[in-house]
Amino acid sequence: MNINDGVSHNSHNFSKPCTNPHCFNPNCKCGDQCKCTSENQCDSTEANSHNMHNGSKPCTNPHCNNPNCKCGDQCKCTPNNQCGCNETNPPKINLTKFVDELPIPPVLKPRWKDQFYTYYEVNMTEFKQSLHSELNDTTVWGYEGSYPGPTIEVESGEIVFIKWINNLPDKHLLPVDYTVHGAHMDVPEVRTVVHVHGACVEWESDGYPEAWFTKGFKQVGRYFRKQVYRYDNCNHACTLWYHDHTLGITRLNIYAGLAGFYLIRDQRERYLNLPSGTYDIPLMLQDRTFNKDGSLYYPKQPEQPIPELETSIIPEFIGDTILVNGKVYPYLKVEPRKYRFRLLNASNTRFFRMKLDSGQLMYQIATDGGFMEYPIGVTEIMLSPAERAEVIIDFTNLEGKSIIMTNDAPAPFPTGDPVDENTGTVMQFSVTLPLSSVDTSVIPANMMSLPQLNEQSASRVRYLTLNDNMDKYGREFMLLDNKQWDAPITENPKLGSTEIWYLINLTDDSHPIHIHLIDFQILDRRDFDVEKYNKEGVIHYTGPATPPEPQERGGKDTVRANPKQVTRIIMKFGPFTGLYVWHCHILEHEDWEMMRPFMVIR
Ligand SMILES: [Cu+2]
Repeated sequence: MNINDGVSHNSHNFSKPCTNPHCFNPNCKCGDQCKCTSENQCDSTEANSHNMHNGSKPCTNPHCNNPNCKCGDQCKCTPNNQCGCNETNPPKINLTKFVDELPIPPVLKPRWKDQFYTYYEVNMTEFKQSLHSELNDTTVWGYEGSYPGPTIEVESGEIVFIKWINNLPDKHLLPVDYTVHGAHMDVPEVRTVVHVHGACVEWESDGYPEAWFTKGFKQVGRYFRKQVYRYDNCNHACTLWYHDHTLGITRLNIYAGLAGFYLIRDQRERYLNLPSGTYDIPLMLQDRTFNKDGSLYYPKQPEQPIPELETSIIPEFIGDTILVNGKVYPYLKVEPRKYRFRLLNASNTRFFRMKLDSGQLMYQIATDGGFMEYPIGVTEIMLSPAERAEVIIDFTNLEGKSIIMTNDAPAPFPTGDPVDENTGTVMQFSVTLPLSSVDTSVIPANMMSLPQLNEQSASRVRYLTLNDNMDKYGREFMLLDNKQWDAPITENPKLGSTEIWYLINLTDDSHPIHIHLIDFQILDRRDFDVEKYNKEGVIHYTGPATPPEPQERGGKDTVRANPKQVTRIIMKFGPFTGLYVWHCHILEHEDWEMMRPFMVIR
């Protein structure tokens, strides 16, 4: 969705000339619904303080429609992104790239481990951390005093208990919108619940959005069942991650820092002889925007502010700075040898499409759900929020070289703004360490067989739309199957049954759709006639079905459902019954009704 159309903070769908004397926008089409005041103009949006308001010369930009613009030749207006705003964006901060070393989160030590089970305790607290050496320390939230949280490493099949403990302040670090589901005034402002993304886990330990709890478990949500979660870890070796999942404030809790890696290892992985130990490195990619004082910036209002609300959720958050493992544009010193990297997109909205500026291949070995059948050499990796890919990068014979990982995914994806000189950069690999021993690790010829789920085995097909909608404040928001979070459960697959879901995307955005509990396989994507669907409710395909991209051929728990396409996925539900969720992993969408419960039944 392009929220920069700059016409109206009302609702975008009016077509009558404006009758509001306080509106200065000659293009306003809001009729008698225009809500402009002399201080709050509808052609003026937050983004457009892209000029920082500090110019004093008449504007020379022909694309600028703001008669009061004083940006001289510095005005950055485009036809779609107009300046003249009322909420001040923080001034753009240019932080020097590659001056801070990539942090690698510590591996969490269990409180107890014997042959039967392992027990961890994880405290959530607020603290200050340096995210870049030119920036004052930033107040963040983290697990065990670390952002990202410490990495939890377990063995496939290991029984693990974790007590997640909320020791956060009573006041939220970021602006809460009390109008979105689950975040009304009747609940405490600071609530948490932890979900291990991709975990095969009983529902009571899955981090249901209404199973939240406060400090000392003083107050809990209506689906809270236990203080100590149990993880059976029935997955093969894979890269999972844990993060907050509280109804209505997930976007804020994760943005504040509540995310970490959860790695499952197994015997097969060890037999593969991949780069391991210090050569096996998780990379959590995120975008943030900072205030001058180093604090995290998260908008209180969308670009078209909602005058009735002190704080309103925004359609998407796009940060202007990229961080890896909680550090802005870090560098990593590497040896001239092979490394295994576990890439995770943990941003709120931003997609990443990564390349190496050396032009060299990355060898992808795993998807969300673990190993692929065989490695594939790729020049770019695309990850929407919550997706993971594991790659081997070979720095052999590159002594002395510096290799930059770049990003060129527009934000929001696919029709948003292009990246700039900052957001187009992710991190740098500097091949400056001496080879400490001969590299005997390999890029295996094949990893494991992945039987394709057979379409004929599906006992149920579901047609599920991704929709645009409008709330009572005139804010555009997204739905799944045209239903809100609180509507009765409609997806109730039987334990052990196989289903095919048609994700029918009627919106202009690409949505990363995540289903809890299970891994699925992508069958295909296919263009269809959205207009005809809206009118007649039938899918009329306008192109051939395209198979998943090579880099998506493996177990997946998050899939990009592209605009104006039907994306088909197939999955078998189990091994647990109970209440789970499926949702868009753009966190602003998830928090604002693009999430639905589902129930696995006997
Ligand atoms: Cu979405």
